[in-house]
Amino acid sequence: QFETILFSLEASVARLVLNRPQRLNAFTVTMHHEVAVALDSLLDGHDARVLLLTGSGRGFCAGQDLSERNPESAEALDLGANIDAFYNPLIKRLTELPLPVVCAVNGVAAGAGVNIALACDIVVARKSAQFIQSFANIGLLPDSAGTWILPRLIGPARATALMMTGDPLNAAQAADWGMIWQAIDDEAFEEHVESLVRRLAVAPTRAMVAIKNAIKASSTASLADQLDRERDLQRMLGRTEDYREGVSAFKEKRKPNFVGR
Ligand code: T3D
Repeated sequence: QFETILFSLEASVARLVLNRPQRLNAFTVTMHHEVAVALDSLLDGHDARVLLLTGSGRGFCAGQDLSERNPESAEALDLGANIDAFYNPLIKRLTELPLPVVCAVNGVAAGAGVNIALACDIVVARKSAQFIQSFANIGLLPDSAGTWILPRLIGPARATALMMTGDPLNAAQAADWGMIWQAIDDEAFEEHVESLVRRLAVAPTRAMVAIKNAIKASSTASLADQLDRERDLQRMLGRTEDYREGVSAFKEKRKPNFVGR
């Protein structure tokens, strides 16, 4: 029922595929609306335990579709309004989603496409993929949380240079620098992604979400606050079905059968 994305949910795996391959899956207003509807459908009343975000064709996402932009037009162009309406809510939806989110970067990621990927919890990329903070090439600065997340991942020296030059970073270097989790040989990529999401689909989901939330909170918390947060989350997890199952399975020397509660 969507025009610009494919969205499905099967065996506890939700899959969201950006699907405008002829434009390297660049974001239009329609795509923003459709992604928002898909992500909001994962807030409750479903049985997804992991979200996979990827792109169709040879690219992952080329950021904003520039054919929607005409800076020469008389009509005032307020990019801030677009950021408020679309990119910022998208980053919040991804980072606040109560599920682990895997981003499979199947090909080039540019502009907001890079930073949308980095907002996901686990990022794996094809070795042939490239990451391009291309904003400065068109006179902009990285948005979609790029200036927040990238220096935290790879340090300000590398982040600043990537952003100022717009130079492409290949997937292997991105993994070496700690920007992404893994760079995978092209031939093995799909199978690798599949096995990762299937693993997360049977993981203790509430622990996954607690990890995501604790790590996110740590970047602005004091050590004392973070210790309190860990205690509170651990108290909550200690009361879950999955904790009981995990400990029982350990004692009985069998594989746990987690249910996500
Ligand atoms: O505006 C706001 O709301 C503010 C928010 C901004 C967020 C942003 O993301 S700003 C940054 C926008 N993105 C870019 O500037 C990236 C533009 N694209 C590229 O630099 C290159 O396409 C790539 C480096 C990503 C890939 O290069 P290459 O040589 O592999 O492919 P290509 O030939 O350039 O692209 C293939 C087709 O996709 C091509 O169309 P054609 O010639 O075959 O008809 C190209 O025009 C189209 N395409 C690629 N990126 C975009 C795009 N069309 C519209 N918008 C794009 N962003």
